[in-house]
Amino acid sequence: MDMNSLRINGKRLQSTLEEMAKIGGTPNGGVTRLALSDEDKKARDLFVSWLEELDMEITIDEMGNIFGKMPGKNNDLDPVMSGSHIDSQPKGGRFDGILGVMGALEVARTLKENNIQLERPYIVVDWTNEEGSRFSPAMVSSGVWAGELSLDWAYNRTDINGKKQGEELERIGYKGSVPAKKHPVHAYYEYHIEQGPILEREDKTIGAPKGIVCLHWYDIYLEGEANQVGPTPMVGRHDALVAASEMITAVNKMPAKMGIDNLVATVGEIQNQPNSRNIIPNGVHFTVDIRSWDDDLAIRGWESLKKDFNEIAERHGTPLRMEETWRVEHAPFDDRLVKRVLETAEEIGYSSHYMVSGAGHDASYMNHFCPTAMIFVPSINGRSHVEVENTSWEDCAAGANVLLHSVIKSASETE
Ligand code: HGY
Ligand code: MN
Ligand code: MN
Repeated sequence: MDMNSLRINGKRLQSTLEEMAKIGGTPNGGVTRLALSDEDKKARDLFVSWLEELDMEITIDEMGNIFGKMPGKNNDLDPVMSGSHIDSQPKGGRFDGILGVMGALEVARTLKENNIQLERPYIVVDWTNEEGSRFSPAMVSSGVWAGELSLDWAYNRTDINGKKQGEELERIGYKGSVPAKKHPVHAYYEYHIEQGPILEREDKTIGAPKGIVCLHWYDIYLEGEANQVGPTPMVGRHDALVAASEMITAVNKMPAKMGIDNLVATVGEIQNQPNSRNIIPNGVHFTVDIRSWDDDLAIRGWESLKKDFNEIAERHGTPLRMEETWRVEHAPFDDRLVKRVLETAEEIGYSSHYMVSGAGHDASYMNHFCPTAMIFVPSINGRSHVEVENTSWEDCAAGANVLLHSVIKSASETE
């Protein structure tokens, strides 16, 4: 058959995404499908049933990563792998992560129904807990699989209610016995929405990131002195929330203060105790997320913030504890594979754009040991991690077609 004219089934891809969007669907059209929640389990079960329909060899490892393998003509050759994540942010979007898992599945379905057996085996993967929202950090399961994070450390990460990641894996029945340990991979492609405004602004259909920025996550704990808000004079208070508020402003001001524009710094999560309107707060936890293509710049930004935080804590008499929770270096992808994505897009007739990913992905860890590239499609109004996250069905199909032909090219390489 003329392989070049092969295309995925856009309607089928759309219906799988619509089916998945019902699991954890929110009233405003988003999804809440937190890692290892009942919704995550339901979506996983559905995904596994679709892999079974394709007679794939299914593996679930110690981190609950789900792999569906399609044999190749020569199974001694290293496989080509593609996938992303099924878990979502709280009130997240219907495309983040799931598009990459459904796209990789659609490629398998297209190959199967056209009786195409590639030279190399082809593996579709769902990585557990990519978001790091319920259990920090992000990309934890591809990190364990790649040998960069310890299984025990990952198992003992707890959510806000003290539930352990390992126990929740067990509870939903996805704590596999197969070691979460990497094996050689010939090429890894991750298909994902851009989650930003660039492709829409440039009016391009396909994005090919040159790589992913570094992600550095910190947890800050402040201890103040609780007291009755009425009788306690303003002078001499040790108000943990006021101290935290100055620190949070310092995070927001840090990039400008350092005169750099290719660095972002955000406080996204905060807990305040006892969180009663008539008690002076004595316990605050907040998170810091710093990202840049330049790892050293990100570390310099953190060093500058630490000085600010210590000065503020000193002035308010609110002792602080700073945890350097997680860092993943910036990930420069394999030039040859990135070029392949750009060329494949143009061959099929899609406009393409070379860019950087400001969002983290499991491809960061895959890039540590195998040739890796990503395929982006536009996010309408550049929005993501929100219920209004949206991508046109045409663009969803376009990205999956580029994935199909990139996989075919890599899986046909015999050396
Ligand atoms: O944080 C990120 O960029 C990803 O959504 N985990
Ligand atoms: Mn994602
Ligand atoms: Mn995300």
